[in-house]
Amino acid sequence: MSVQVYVAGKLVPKEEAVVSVFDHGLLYGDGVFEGIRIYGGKVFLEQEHIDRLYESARAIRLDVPLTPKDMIQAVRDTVAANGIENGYVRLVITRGAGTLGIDPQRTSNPQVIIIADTISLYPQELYDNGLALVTASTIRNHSGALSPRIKSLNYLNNIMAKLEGKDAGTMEALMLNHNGEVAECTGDNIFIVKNGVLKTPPPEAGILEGITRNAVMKLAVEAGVEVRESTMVRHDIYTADECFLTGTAAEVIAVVSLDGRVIGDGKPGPVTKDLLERFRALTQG
Ligand code: PXG
Repeated sequence: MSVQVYVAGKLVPKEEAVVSVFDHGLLYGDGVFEGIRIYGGKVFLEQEHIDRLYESARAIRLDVPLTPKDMIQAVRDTVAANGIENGYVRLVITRGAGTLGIDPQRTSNPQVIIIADTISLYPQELYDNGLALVTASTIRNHSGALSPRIKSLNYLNNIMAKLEGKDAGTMEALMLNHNGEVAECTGDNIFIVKNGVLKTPPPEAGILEGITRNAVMKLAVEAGVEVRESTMVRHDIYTADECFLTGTAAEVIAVVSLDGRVIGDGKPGPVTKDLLERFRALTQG
């Protein structure tokens, strides 16, 4: 059976899943999206992702043409129609087709697109041995210009940084904010462990508030680990005992070097390993 994609209110074979070339999502990156994992046929942290999607839409003054309840149903229908047991759902909401001008009031019918697919993960070797990072020279979008808290269709900021990582031979890149503080990576949030305390930059550092980030912070508290959102600079990472990333695709993955400098003992640390185990248990729950 061919892949079924939800578009214009119904499921159609992927070859027929199309939107207009006048859609402002394409012309201007005018829209928002979500990426959600499916584990054991269930939509993982469904409500959290739907809430963030509607918040992103609200932030860009985009009226979503479905209620959250109908959106959830459409997501579940798309997952079921594709028989996905373990995979990934991408929700995209665009401003819809309009004229060749940025005025969003000259668009009509915002589009909801839902694609269920598999997801490419980091290779197992990187979970076993940890990831190397470099700092990108591309800084994270200034939150006064376009808030990084919006999961918008304009990912150029992250893409430029990702390319710098690839140039340096790493699969992720660290992004600083306009103050030179640590923000996040191109598609993952960052944590360090120092003297038993788990630390991660606060939303004000200019980050996307990752849903995996929030889940991992909760798991750490349950595990009796002290958790602090605190402003950090690269010095804190260079001198950390452990470092790891969180994200929908990555789950929890250790970072063992930054800019060629070894973090801790250069291996995935005990807190990181424990949190990955707890996170995996949560996904199987
Ligand atoms: N920061 C940024 C900039 C992201 O885009 C995260 C952090 C982690 O957030 P979550 O909620 O996933 O824990 C993201 C998430 C993709 C893809 O296709 C990217 C993300 C999520 C899913 C898929 O590259 N980014």
